[in-house]
Amino acid sequence: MSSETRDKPDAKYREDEDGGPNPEKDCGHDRGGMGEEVKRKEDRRFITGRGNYVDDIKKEGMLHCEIVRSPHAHANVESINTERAEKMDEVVAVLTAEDLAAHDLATMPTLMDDTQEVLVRDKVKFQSQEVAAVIATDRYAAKDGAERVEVEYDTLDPVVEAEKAKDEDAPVVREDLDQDDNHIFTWETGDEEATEEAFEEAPVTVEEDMYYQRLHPAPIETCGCVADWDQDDEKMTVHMTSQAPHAHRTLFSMVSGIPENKVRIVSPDVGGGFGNKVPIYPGYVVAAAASYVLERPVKWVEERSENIQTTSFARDYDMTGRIAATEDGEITAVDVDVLADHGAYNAAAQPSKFPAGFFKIFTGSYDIEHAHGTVDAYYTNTAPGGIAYRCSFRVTEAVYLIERMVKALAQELDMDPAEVRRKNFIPKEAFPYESSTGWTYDSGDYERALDKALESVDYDELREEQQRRIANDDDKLLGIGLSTFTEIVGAGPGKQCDIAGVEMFDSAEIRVHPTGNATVRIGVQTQGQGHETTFAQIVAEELGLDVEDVTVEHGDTDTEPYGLGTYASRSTPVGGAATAVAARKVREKAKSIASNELEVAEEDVVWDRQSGAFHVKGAPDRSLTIEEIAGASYMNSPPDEEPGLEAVDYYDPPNMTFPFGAYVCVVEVDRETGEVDIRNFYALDDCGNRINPMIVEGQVHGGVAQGIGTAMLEHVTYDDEGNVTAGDFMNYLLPTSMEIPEIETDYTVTPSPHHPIGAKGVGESPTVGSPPAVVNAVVDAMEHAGVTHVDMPMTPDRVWEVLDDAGLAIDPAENMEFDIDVEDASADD
Ligand code: MCN
Ligand code: CUN
Repeated sequence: MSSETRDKPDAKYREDEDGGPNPEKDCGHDRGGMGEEVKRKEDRRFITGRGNYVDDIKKEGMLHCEIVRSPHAHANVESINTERAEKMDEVVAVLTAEDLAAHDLATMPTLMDDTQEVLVRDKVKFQSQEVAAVIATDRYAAKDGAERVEVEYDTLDPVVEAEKAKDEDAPVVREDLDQDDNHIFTWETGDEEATEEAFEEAPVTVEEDMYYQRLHPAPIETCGCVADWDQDDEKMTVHMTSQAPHAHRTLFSMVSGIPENKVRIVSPDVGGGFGNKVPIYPGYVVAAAASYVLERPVKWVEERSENIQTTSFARDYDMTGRIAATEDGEITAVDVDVLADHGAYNAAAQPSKFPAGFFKIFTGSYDIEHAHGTVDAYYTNTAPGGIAYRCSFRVTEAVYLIERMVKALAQELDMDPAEVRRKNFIPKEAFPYESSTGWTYDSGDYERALDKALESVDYDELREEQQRRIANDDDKLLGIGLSTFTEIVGAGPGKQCDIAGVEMFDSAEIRVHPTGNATVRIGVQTQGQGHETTFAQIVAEELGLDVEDVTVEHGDTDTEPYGLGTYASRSTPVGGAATAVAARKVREKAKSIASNELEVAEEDVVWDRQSGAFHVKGAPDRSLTIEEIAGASYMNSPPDEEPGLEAVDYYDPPNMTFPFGAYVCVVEVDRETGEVDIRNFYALDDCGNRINPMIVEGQVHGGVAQGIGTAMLEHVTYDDEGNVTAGDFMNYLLPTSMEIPEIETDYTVTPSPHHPIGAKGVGESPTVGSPPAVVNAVVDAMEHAGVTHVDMPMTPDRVWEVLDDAGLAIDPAENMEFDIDVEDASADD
């Protein structure tokens, strides 16, 4: 297949909104192809209660696993007494580190050059860490058994914050490593000297400290698995909540020593992942080990609090940003220093070559000549993790930094923040654009997006209302926050761009059956994103099939082609590309069969996208659809073609994709209570050509809700002893529909020039782009009184303090009318 067909978008996909017909709105047929709002195929089973999640799986003779967890954040394990638990009739086994060591399963690799004990042998490093496991005939008994395991601890002083972990005499979290401090890595990007020079020369500089708090991804379904060792087949089958089944199969095989062809990972329906289901957790390994030893299926499913307290958290970036500019607002340099808390193990899902992930996207949508950044990461006695939550590898923190700094600069210059953005946008003509930190942005038209956004929300009128309220000394201040972010999604590319030092491909296999319908198997794994629909749409479009006649399968490593899974919004950029290319390979073969059937030379056969059929050049009546060709491909294939109509593609993308957006958040800040009411949220996303605009809109709704939760409510907190003080949904506050305003979605279309269907990813954009819009809005409401920053989550008490410090707060008593006579009331007692 020529590289032209492989890599370039079809002409149809190259049109952008202003030039020619919009490919999305008018795909010209009603087969459910590109750009059609096809209803989600998977929803039939979900809304009729027939989804099949890990906890729905029940197997003959299945046992249940409960983990015994440490109440302490930092402690030596002195002894473990399992006797009382083992005496219970229902308890089949109690496992400790010793038992796992006997099978060489004492440790497991994290996703980043670190090793974590599956069950603690010597020292506990964070609260709720796994110490032992009880396997019983039912879940309740397992739980009772876990309570009967007696563990003696010798507690140690914990270190809970990265700032304290830096101290020379701080407790050392990881004596198991060859170091006597808590430092993990220092990572640097950009040119420090040139950046410093730019700062020295700049007439205007602004500095701001901001903390991106520790967050939890909070999928509806917690993590879990059913491991089933088949002694006859010597095969391990694990149904698990996995965002990356093949990668997990390889890991499982490496950890256990079971040959990879004897490991089958199945990711059934997954109730949300948001990055939480990228890593491997001890529970998976314990369940598999138990099943191997006991030769019975073993189920392990977390409780909510276990999910919050022990699985990969996100963010925890303490950032100091600096920005330099000319007096008229042209940004000349940006610099950032980060102190990162990675918890007790370096378990972040990021390539070792880029320990700070994609953080170097912190120049954002702006053409900034000089940039420099450092990230210093530390171990602390808190749960491991530090990246994966709808963020694409530290993009969230980077976007927050730059979008906040641009706002801070506008304040310093007394300029409109929209104007500062406009002035510094990478111009549309400059793409592909190489940023000063080394990314090549594929395409963008930021000004068009901003213009459309400002017009849609009637920005000028909002600014007038804001001023009116200030002039009237209104109780409620109006704030308008902008975020014109750029995302980076689609991990790979592989070796060409040398991101992880490994190929980051993905795959698709298409089989068109003799009667003309098709099965597509993909290497990426949906957790709610709707792949069963959108990937079918890609094939429907490319092959002229009806979307109903295309079935998408994923999540079973025994049948699907090897793929690296779903994270970094890579399914569309990489898996979607593989699917389109595989479909084009099928089409090429179909063309040869068509020429045989139509009895004309192959050059005289043309593909007509509109009708979804091949016809003879100049004779549109003499045509054949793929359905018609399918039968012939098996039963009457030309002498020089193999029978059958199928193709596989492993797609190694030439670049990442760079979706972007223009978000506007309008808030009212109550000067009496500190409450922030998000009046409206406008989200314009540009993810290139959209496969299914309705699904994209759904992604944006969910993502903005999560971004609002981030800005307003969520924070995994610890006390000084390392106790998680927000380890359940009573204390870790997720937004409900009450806190989420009407979200207005919008779009522009700037196709990716290197993607076969011109699409970019969108799954994480709204979570990445929305928090700075909300914070910018709240700051904006109070900036006339000198407020320059409010840290997230912007809870009423925190905002009230800021209002109070700025002299904006209204004492609630002033507005209250007491009609109770206090003295009289007490006299009644
Ligand atoms: N899509 C489209 N047109 C585009 C881009 C995307 O129609 N131009 C569609 C896709 O085909 C897919 C959906 O939108 O059905 C999301 O696509 P994409 O941006 O490729 O992202 P992924 O499918 O790779 O999903 C991963 C991304 C990540 S990394 C997190 S975290 C997250 C997110 O998706 N987790 C989610 N959204 C989620 N949504 C749900 N419901 N559940 C999660 O766990
Ligand atoms: Cu960064 S969370 Mo998503 O990539 O699975």
